[in-house]
Formats: sequence, structure tokens, C-alpha cells
Amino acid sequence: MAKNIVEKIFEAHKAYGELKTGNPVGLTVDQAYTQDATGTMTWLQFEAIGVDRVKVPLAVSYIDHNMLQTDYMNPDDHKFLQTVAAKYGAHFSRPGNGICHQVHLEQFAAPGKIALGTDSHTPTGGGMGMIAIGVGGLDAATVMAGAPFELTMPKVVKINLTGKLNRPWVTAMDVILEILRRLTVKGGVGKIFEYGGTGVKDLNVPERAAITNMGAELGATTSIFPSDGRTKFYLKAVGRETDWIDLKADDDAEYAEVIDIDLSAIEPMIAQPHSPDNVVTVKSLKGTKVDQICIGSCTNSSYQSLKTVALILKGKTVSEGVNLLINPGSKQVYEMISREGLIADMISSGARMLEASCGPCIGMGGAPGSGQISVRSYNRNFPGRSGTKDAFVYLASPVSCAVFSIKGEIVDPRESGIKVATFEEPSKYLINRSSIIPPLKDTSDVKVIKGPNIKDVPVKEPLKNRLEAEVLLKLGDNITTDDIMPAGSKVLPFRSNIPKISEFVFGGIDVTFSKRANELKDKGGCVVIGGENYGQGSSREHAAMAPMFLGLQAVFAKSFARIHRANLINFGILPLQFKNPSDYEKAGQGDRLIINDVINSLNGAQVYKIENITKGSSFEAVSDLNDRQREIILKGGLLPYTKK
Ligand code: MIC
Ligand code: SF4
Repeated sequence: MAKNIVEKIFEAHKAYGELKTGNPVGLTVDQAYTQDATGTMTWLQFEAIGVDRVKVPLAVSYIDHNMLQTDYMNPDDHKFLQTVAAKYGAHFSRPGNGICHQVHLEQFAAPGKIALGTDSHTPTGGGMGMIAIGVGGLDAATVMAGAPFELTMPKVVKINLTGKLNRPWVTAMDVILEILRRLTVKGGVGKIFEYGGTGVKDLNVPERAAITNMGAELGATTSIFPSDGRTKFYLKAVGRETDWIDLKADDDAEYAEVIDIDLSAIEPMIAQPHSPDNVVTVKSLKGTKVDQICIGSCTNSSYQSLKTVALILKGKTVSEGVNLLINPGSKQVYEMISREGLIADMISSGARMLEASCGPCIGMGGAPGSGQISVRSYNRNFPGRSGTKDAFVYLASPVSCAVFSIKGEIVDPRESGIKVATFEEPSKYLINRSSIIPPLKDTSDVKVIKGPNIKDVPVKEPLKNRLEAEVLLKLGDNITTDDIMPAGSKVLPFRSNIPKISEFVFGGIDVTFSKRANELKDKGGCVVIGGENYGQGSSREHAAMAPMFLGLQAVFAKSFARIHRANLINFGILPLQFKNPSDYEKAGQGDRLIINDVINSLNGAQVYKIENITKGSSFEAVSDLNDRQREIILKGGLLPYTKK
């Protein structure tokens, strides 16, 4: 039978289950990686499971998010992550080596493999023809401890590319922004996007990776490109030609849906505040003044992106009213553009160079001023994420960003009058592995070092048969994990300390949430209500673990984002979907809800009758959990389930 690429890779890695949409399937994983902000909890949970070495063929611990060292907390986490990697047989990527996804693409991603990463932008590896999926830390920990990775088989949707990009002014970022415009932030839920068609060969690996990276913003499980001659060219250029395999869909492969994109028709696009799908053409915003420009992030910080930026900035001066910040994606990119003199062109134009890290993308420095407009080549512009609550953050390609920084305003780069030299994709990249420490064979002498901010992982008690709890918060559609568990320089250092970080839960929406939740702890705890796509965005399990610590028992929503739903289950919180979406109206903030017979409902048809004792009404919700997930919820979470 003809197969698409996803089916080919899944079949080769199948541990159990039938590859039918909606079925739970278990997959054997080749590579797992963590980043620091999610990694400390992942590795603490890995330790708690109690195996003596990682069981996946390749594991990497990266440091890229918590790079500000304003006190002991982040550097202590770095030390913990280095020693824990050494103890359990993982590679360690030292601070400064770059953003996990960019470094992984350069050093480890390989066609035909399956990788998990504790970060939602792990699908960057899809540009290399691999299945790369973002997961919560506990899912990664159990896989590193030897379990298969279980997921509900998504639909496979083909994105059929034709034509050619109008370079240099139209880039891969414009392609994914156009797809976001069409499909929205929930358009990819339950789907894998497989790219195909004659247009694929127009895109090189870094361009493909930018597209699959930001497929995360569609809510997709992942995105993938074929592995072809261009993949081989890139792998050869990064010194890993032997990792190449030929991988494409069979001619008659079937897809749940086909979406056509003509690359020749794409024009410069921009996402307006405060959602990556609020996309319009750049030319429609002509004349909008900008205060800040940030270029970089795991989406757009490759050598190619930054070289184009440097060529645009060369010999020009950044507009007086603009602050331009640039963070290269990896040390290799940084070194390569330095050696070519391109950094000099950036600095001389007035750009401020940051280290190879996430930086302003996650509010670790580089916040805009009050009410300012910041245009970023990043992937998310959720409210407050930049660190400034009332800033207006737009998302555009690095090329558009460079042009705006010179002009001081938004202008269609094609009409800017700026000329830029073109260049060939390099046939040889600079390779420098000095910041990657490989695993040791004998780890008996290694001592794992934990600073005082690293606290134990909290564990929930088993599920109770009766739930009576107060609706502490009622929210609308597309609530992000940044809303639930904010990031930024003040909060991120507490990622290893759940009691402390729990004080910030829902902080951007209601600063009294954690205090009120604590007060309800001995009155049955609390629940929250959301609309569609609850928990979109990041993979941070802290958005489930910290609310669990505060006594959150269940979340009611019209629908859930994939990773967050998995994280809720992993921490024993019931994800309940309104049976009739209109029942969303039947409970309000402050209402007390009762579910009797929770365990029987869970073990039976998974329909729960909810009594609203404040309003004197009732409604139904469903949980739609598979057998393994039911067991996990019954035990109080994946950690007690795994340690059974
Ligand atoms: C993000 O871009 O939101 C993050 C920060 O990289 C998160 C991970 C985290 O919260 O640590 C993600 O995308 O998963
Ligand atoms: Fe880092 Fe931003 Fe990418 Fe998240 S989206 S991994 S914060 S660069």
C-alpha cells in the first residue's frame, strides 16, 4: 500500500497500536532532548523514576532559556543539568552554545528518526525529514527511562507546495505566516502537516526548519518535509552526510486533506498583536512607526537569515527611534558570521548583539518600553510575553525586520529601495563542537549537584471519587500557557521550585489566583473553565504542575491544546470537555461544582454529571481518555503510575 512519510516513519518505530487516526500508538524514540527551563523538572523526574542511565540512543541537555545570571539560581540549574547529564549518559550543550532547536538541527537531527524535545518548537527537526515532537518533561523522562512514547494517531495533512519564493524579500517565515493566516492557531490540532509537491525543492533545510518550527503555532503535533537532495547537501555541509537517507511519500500516498500553497504568490506577511495568526500583508501596515526590532529565536536565527540581515544593514544606520537587538541561534552561526565580518556590519549599523540564546523571545531581557511597538522575527506575540504588559508585539521575517530597523517604520521590503546582494547556500558550514560535552562511559564518580533553589517534585494523591470545588477562574478561547504560567526573567528562575513558582500562576490575568487557590485547598480545591484550544503554546509542564500544587482538580474547556492536555493528565488533573459547547454558559466564576462518582464515570462511558450547587443547575462533560490515561489519572499522575 502506498504510504506517506509519516506512515513510513511511524511504522518503522511502532512499539504497539494500530496506525489509525484517533488510536493510541506507542513509538520507539531515537533521540530526546531537554532545554534548561523545562529540563530541571524533567531530569528530577527522571531521577525519581530510578533508572541508572538514559535508554534512548541519544539524549541531549541544552541550556538556552535561563541565561540571565542575576543571582545563583540559573547558574545552579546549569550546574545541575551538566552533572545530571554526565551521571545519566546524555550530551550536555553548554550555556552559550545556542538555542536547542537550532543546535539540534546542526548537530544531531537526522532524516527518518523520531525525536522528542521538552519544548514546543521541537518540530524544527521536521525540516530535516524527521518526526520531531514537543512534549512535557515527564513524558520525556519516562521515554528516557525506557518507555515507548504514546500519542493519539493524528491526521496527516499534505501541504502541497508549488512555485518559488521571491527571494530575498520573501522568506520561509512569510510562508508559515500565510499558513497561520489561513488555518489559525487551532488549525493544526490533531494533525501532522507533511510538506510535498514541486515547491519543496525550492526550499533548503534551514528554510524548511523555519516552517516546521512555527507549525507549533498552528497547534499541530508536528510538521515534516521529505529528505531529498537538498537535505543531503545540508547534511554534507554540516559534516554529517552519513546521516542522510532518501525519504519521500509514495506517489499514491493518501492524506486526510490537501492544502495548496503557491510559493510564488507569497508576499511579505506580518502577525499583529497579540496572536501569531492575526496575520496581514506587510504593505497593509505601511507607515506604522516601530520602537524596537528583535531578530533571532529558534525560528529565524540560521546562518542564512543572519547573513541576509547583515547584508541589508551593511553601510547603513539603524533609525534613531529604533532599538535593534540580534541573537544568533547557535555558537556556530555566531562564529561563522563573525569570521566573515558580518557581525562588524551589524554592530556598525547600530545593532545590539546578544548571546546565542532565547533572550527577549521569552522575556529574558530586551523588553520593549511602555506601550512601544516591537517587531520580532520570533514565533509568539502573546500579551505580556515580551515582559512589557502594554507593548504591541508584531512578528515578521528577519529580512522585513532588518528593513524596518533602517526605515524606522513598517514598509514592504520590496518597495524600500534597499538593495541586497544574494548569496549561495554554503556547501560547508563552520563546525565547532567545543561546547558539546559527550556522555561518559563510566559515571560512577559523577556527583549530581543541586543548588538550594532546586526542590522536590510534588506528587498528587490518587483520584478521589467525589469532587466538590469552586470555579476560581472563567476564561475565553485560546488561553496560552503564558497566561497560565507566565515566563520572563522574574519567574523563570523558579522553574526548579514548584512551591515558589506556583505564586505566579495566572498572574497576568488575576494576581490573587494563587492566594485564593491556597485558601480553597482544604475545601476541595478549585477548577477553572476555558473556551476553545485551552493551553495553546508552550510545552511547559509547570502550567499543569504548579496549578496541581495549588489544588486544581479539573479544567473544563470546549477543547484543549495537545501538549497541555497531556501535561494535565500527567499531573492527575482531569481535562473535561463540555459535552455541549453551549454548556460553557452554565457555570460562572465563584460557582461551586460537584461531581459524584468520578471514578465510576472515568471507568465507564467517561460522561460526568456536574451539579452547579450555586446556580441549582447541571450539565455534562466528557473526558475521552484512553486506558493508559485513565490509569494515570486514577493514580494521581504519570510519576506515581510509572513508579507503580
Ligand atoms: C516558549 O517558547 O514558550 C518556550 C519558553 O520555549 C516553551 C518552553 C518553556 O516554557 O520552557 C515552549 O515553547 O515549550
Ligand atoms: Fe526559545 Fe523562543 Fe524558541 Fe521558545 S520560541 S525555544 S523561548 S527561541
